[in-house]
Amino acid sequence: MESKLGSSLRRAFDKLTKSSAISENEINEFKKDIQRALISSDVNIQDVMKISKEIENKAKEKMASGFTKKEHLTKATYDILVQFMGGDKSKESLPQGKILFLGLFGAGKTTTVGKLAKMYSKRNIKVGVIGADVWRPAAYEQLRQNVHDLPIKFYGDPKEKDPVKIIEKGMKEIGPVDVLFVDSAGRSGLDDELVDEIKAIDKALKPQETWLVMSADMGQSAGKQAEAFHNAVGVTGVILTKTEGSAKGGGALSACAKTGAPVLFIGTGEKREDIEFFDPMRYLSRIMGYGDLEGLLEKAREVAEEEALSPQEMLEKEFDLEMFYKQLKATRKMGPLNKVFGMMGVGSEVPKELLEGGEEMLEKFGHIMDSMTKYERKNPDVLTKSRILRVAKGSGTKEEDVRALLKNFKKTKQLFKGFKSGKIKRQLKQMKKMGMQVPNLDKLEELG
Ligand SMILES: Nc1nc2c(ncn2[C@@H]2O[C@H](COP(=O)(O)OP(=O)(O)O)[C@@H](O)[C@H]2O)c(=O)[nH]1
Ligand SMILES: [Mg+2]
Repeated sequence: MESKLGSSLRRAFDKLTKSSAISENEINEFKKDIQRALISSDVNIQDVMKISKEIENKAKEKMASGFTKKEHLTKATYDILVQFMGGDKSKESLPQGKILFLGLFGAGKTTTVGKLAKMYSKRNIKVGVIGADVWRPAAYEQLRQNVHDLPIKFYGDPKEKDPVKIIEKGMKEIGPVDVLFVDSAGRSGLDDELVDEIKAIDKALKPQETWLVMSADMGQSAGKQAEAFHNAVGVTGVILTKTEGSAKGGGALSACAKTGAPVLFIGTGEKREDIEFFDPMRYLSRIMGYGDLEGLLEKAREVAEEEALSPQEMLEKEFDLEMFYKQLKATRKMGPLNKVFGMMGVGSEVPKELLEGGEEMLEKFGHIMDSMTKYERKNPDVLTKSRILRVAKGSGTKEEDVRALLKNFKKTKQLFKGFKSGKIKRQLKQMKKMGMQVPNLDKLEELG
């Protein structure tokens, strides 16, 4: 869905990334850019204001340590937009049970049923399909064509005019399946007749899921439509079709925000393969044009997980092997070690092997560390030849590997000692000036 929404959001983020300083002015400008992007893509004005307010609040919030203001704002805005688009959908699940498809004429219901029947059956899920569109003369034939070559069960009756009868008979004929897709009839608008019809179908079928199929070019009227369908039978998911064109998509997204139903899939063409899971996170990171964003998110997660990385702890605790390992793990996740150490102002002094050793080395170190006793990790000095051999054997590594680890550890420990005396204090004062979270400087005085 490389849509208008996508490109205008991207411009807003690009501009933020390029600005050198982030003051009140830049934040305001950024907020306005996001607003414009959303409005011009048909996102409902209330939603735009809500998103905007949230960005404003987040901008005022205290930042997590290790983040620049720019990163903080980018990440916060991203989170807000993902939430608006339906949250984290990165687990690609294929809901099962009875699933009813609703939508107006030409929305893409019949096409989508064919696409999903193929997608599901390819994953060895037992699929049944019922054609309950009694309005269009050719509806039965169109659906049959869409699924006839798939290993699924299909039921329809072009002569029957009552969709409820078709569904009741179809459920019997098809028998037990993992998922049962029911294609229904649309209208040119959601009138009373259609509401009555879908209510009757809903009662007879008792679907676990009711999916509204909407074209991405719906614009502002999407919200009203979604609400009306939702009020009639309750919508649990939305499928956006025709997203491959210049569709704005914002109207449909607003519609989803209104029903609380997430966008599950997006149609990207007329062919049966042209369907994708909709993952707001992936979608947004794509349109925002950030390989960087992925990194930023990763960093946010890791920073939250690896509390052991807090500078406070680094300074207060004895630097032992356990801390060494945690440090290595955490810094590696934050990016190339040399960059991280570079930020701390000690780049060139860090052992080369450490900087260049990849995931493999880290993993090896992990195994070695696991084979040590807690006492040994806290007091690496006790690791003499016999203990080293035992650890090597236990971890399936060589004596040299254990010695390499110890050597690296000692070098790094030396480095941290240097830090504590003077250099790091200057560094931290600098960081504090830049508005970053730093450990208590008085404590540092004590540490000497
Ligand atoms: N380009 C494009 N066309 C689509 C997509 N989904 C459906 N269509 C087309 O939209 C038209 C109406 O689709 P149909 O499934 O018959 O809609 P229904 O009336 O809701 O059942 C057909 O020409 C489809 O080929 C899509 O994701 N992309
Ligand atoms: Mg149809």
